Amino acid sequence: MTDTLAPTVFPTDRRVVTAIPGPKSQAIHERRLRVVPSGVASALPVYIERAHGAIVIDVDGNQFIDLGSGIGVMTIGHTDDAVVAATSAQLAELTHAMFTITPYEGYVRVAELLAEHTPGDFAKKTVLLNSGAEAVENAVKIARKYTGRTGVAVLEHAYHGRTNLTMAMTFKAMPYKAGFGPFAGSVFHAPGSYPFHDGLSGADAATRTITYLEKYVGAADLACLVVEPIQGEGGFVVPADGFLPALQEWCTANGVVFVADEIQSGMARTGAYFAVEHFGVVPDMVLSAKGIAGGLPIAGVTGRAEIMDAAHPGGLGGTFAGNPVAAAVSVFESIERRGLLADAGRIETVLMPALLSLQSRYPVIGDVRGIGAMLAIELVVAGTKEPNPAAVASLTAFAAQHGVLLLSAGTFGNVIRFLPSLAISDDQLIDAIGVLEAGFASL
Ligand code: PLZ
Repeated sequence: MTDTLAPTVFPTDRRVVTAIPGPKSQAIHERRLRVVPSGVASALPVYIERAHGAIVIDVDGNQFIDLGSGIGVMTIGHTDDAVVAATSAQLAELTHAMFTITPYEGYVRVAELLAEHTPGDFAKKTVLLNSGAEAVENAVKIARKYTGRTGVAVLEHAYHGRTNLTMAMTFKAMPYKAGFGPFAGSVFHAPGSYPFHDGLSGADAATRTITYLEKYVGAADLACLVVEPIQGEGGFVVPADGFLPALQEWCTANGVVFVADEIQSGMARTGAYFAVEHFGVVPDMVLSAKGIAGGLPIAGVTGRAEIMDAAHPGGLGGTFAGNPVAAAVSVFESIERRGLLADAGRIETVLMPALLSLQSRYPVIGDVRGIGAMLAIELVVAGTKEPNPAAVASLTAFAAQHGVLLLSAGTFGNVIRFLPSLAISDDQLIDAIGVLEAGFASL
């Protein structure tokens, strides 16, 4: 391989060689502040130059172990060789044609792979889009057309995007919604299942959700219920057993399209292709984005053929939607070839006990949760369930200073989420855990 992006010898270790951010990052940052609006904030203004596997290197030469994967995008690793090869070859052949004008095979191939790997043994069809939010928008469009109804139900703590409709569907006001309204109507946030806080069984939480939808919204007006099987931005909230199956059953009984937003939880992150599989649920529609194309922008709405065909010819599309370069990437094939589903379990086996051990020593860790390579700790004021976002901020800053990229999450900003690439090695994970240990000791 002769590419310059992913040299065969790429550093695999953490190394901090300047202050964080370093002088070159600071210089670019000053330029950025003049030309990029402050609304586009960066959690850590170190400017990244290149990356491979689970290591990212900034312009000052600092090497970070990446536990965030660009929010769950680089699931098979940065500059994966197969991704680089497929996209380079495709670029030289065809960059754009516009599928709704003159189509190409790659789009069809992605739709076939999604039909094969999403749950459910029935005919499925897929529309491809550019971003997660656009997938959510299209799922709602199609569900409305199919049902002839308008209502959209979502859960508290949900995150579905930043467009006008998806802002309405996202739960948290700051920073996502504040001052950006008015929002799209007919969107309803129902209570969900958050075992650490509500202590409810899955059945009881589902009864609460369903009662809310029936009494406050009215099932007959609901087109769809959109649910993240494990909530992402909301703080890696894993619902209690039985919650999702009860919601699905209710949706089916009431003609409501059950949509799983797997944009963050999907594509092998939890050790199943889609997180919903852990809960024994088969959604009517599955939304994928982020990890689906190794960093290239593409998203999909995959659903029962009869639902997906409800939209009239010409009703769905978009200039760049299903772009051939992004569609040339087959993350599914890489996952199969490299056996990456098993790596989610390997990562959990290393990380989960380490987090539980930290919890036993640091009562500021209220909850440890998650599945596979989608784990989190919720930080509280010791001895209570009061959110402790200050501790999260200290820890993520400490980690950055020591060469580990850690992401926060949660409606109250008091969750640290771990979503490393499935390509991360045990050594890299253990090294990063050491930094986390030191961070807790320094709190
Ligand atoms: N649904 C479940 O996690 C994106 C947002 C980061 P887009 N989450 C990261 C940020 O601050 O913008 C996400 C998600 C779930 C939808 C989306 C939206 O996906 O590709 O960012 O539009």
